[in-house]
Amino acid sequence: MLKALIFDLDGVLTDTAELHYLAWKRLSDELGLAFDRVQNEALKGVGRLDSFEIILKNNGKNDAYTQPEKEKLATRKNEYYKELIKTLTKDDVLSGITELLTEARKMGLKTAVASVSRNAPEVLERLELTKYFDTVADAAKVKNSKPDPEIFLTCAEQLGVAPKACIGIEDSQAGIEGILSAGMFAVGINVTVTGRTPDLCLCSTEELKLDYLIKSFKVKR
Ligand code: B16
Ligand code: MG
Repeated sequence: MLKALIFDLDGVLTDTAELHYLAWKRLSDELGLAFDRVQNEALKGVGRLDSFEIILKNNGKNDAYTQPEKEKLATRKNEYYKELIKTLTKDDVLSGITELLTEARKMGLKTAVASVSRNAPEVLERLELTKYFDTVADAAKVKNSKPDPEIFLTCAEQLGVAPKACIGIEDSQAGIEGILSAGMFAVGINVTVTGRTPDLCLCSTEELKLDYLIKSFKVKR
């Protein structure tokens, strides 16, 4: 029986990918590194330092900075990102999300956020979504980034629900792999599938209707 919905943040609850892009672009320009929106796609669901490593690797510059320098530069990117998220309001919640959360809670389903972003609590506050969630995984405490299932399993544990009774909702391939490895039912939102396929593929959050999710979950389980 379905007991919980576990949501990714960026790309599912709101579209902060563009803001991450603008912050990385500003840092890359300052450092003379090439970075564009296509490269940004590969950073979805990937943690801050790992994202910087990918940008450096794409530029053949993995060894150009020491670890403390890399950490300092990634922090600079985060300062740029934090400036940008100040503009977020509840109007930036993606279509269908507030309705889905309202209905899920009415039905007694548990809800959690599984985001690797350390800014997730602030983003949720700005979107006025905090009240809809029973728990938010603390990205700082999660050792293994997506595609590892750790963040999804942490959410299930915090909710006191078995992974097989959870639906995980994600927009990145890394996230889908994490949900499937956690033994959960995976819903993909506009995922460019390059690995394992989600149990249910949707084109946008507008298609996230609770009765349809429950029906699809039952067929698969
Ligand atoms: P921060 P998600 C991820 O969020 C983003 O998709 C990814 O682009 C970002 O690098 C990562 O959070 C870390 O974010 O620098 O704010 O800690 O998709 O897991 O909600
Ligand atoms: Mg995402």
